Amino acid sequence: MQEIPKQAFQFVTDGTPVYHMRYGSGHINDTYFVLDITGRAYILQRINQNVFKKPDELMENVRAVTLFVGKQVAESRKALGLVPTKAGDDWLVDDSGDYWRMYYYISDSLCLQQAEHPSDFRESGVAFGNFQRQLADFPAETLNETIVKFHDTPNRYMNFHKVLKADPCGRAALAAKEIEFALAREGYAATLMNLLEKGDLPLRVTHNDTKLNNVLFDRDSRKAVCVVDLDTVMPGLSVNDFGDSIRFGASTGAEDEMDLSKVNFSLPLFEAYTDGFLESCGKSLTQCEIQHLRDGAKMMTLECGLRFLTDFIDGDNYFGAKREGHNLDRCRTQFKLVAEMEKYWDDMQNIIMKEV
Ligand code: ADP
Ligand code: GN1
Ligand code: MG
Repeated sequence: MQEIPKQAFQFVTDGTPVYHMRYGSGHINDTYFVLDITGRAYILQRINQNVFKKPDELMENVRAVTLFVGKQVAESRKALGLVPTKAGDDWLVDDSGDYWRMYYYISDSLCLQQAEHPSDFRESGVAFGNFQRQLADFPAETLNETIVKFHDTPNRYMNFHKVLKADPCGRAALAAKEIEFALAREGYAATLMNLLEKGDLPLRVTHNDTKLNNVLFDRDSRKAVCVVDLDTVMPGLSVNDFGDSIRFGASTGAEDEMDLSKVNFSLPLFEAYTDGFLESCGKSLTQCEIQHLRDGAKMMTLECGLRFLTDFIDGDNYFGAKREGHNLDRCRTQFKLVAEMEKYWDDMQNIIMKEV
């Protein structure tokens, strides 16, 4: 077994760390589960500095948001809590310049890669809706923009064009159909950004990575306990937070499923999430936000597919790939979902209107 990362010993754990393992299936950070001699568990993470160029600013956001949410919850496991370092800081910069942070492990929790029942997905809607509500009074302007233009879809298209033109690995020819699909929807890409610019959609504190596997569930009750992965919390659009959840969770298949016949956009799952989300934060949304929730779903799915496609053509530098064509497989699932959303466009709106 590999040795426990020495950085684990720099945090104020209850006892000496005695066990660790790689943990979770996130694409971005290195995550470890750490156990100390008293049996208390922690999550230790090395921040991916290829993705997050300003880790201090990121950690300032995380500190501010965890403190703000932490004050509002009755039980400590209902909010992420940072473990201080022995030097009294909230994060650690090691000798090689790597950034590390430790969270108290949310005990008796479960992380789902896919909803096993529509009620799981509904619960995640309640969790992200609550998260939005808990942060409604947080001064959004004090948050740092951890990844600039993160959900600026037209900007994602600009990057796509740059990479496509360079085609550094000669892979564009392998993705001709997907490239055509993306180009055919370029005109749609600015829909939400235009509404933001006009002031029709408000800027809010958003999570920006509202996947099902960023919610922890109680192992026994299967009720949502806590939202995790706060790296991308920044000002953004509520419809995108809604949409990113739908992108990941309202699919009948995994994000990287190779057999596309297993990947469908599920209206019952869409309905379940919409029900939970609107129950917990619907009253605080504007008419314009409600009208464009379905656009959030399509936009986030299109944008994510485009990001996977761009990364595939670029040589898998961002998301990484565990097999040949992994990012192209991921892109294909997203584009299939987009096509199905277009087919069910009116049904999606009818469901939303029924839930408000
Ligand atoms: P990434 O950015 O790589 O997705 P996350 O912060 O989402 O990293 O963490 C990866 C996984 O680790 C999560 O999906 C979740 O299962 C688990 N995890 C993260 N924080 C905690 C925590 N405090 N308690 C329990 N599990 C956690
Ligand atoms: C990344 O870190 P993780 O796996 O939760 C990505 C999201 C994508 C997602 C696709 C910072 O999220 O934007 O939607 O992969 N996070 C970042 O699965 O780029
Ligand atoms: Mg995650």
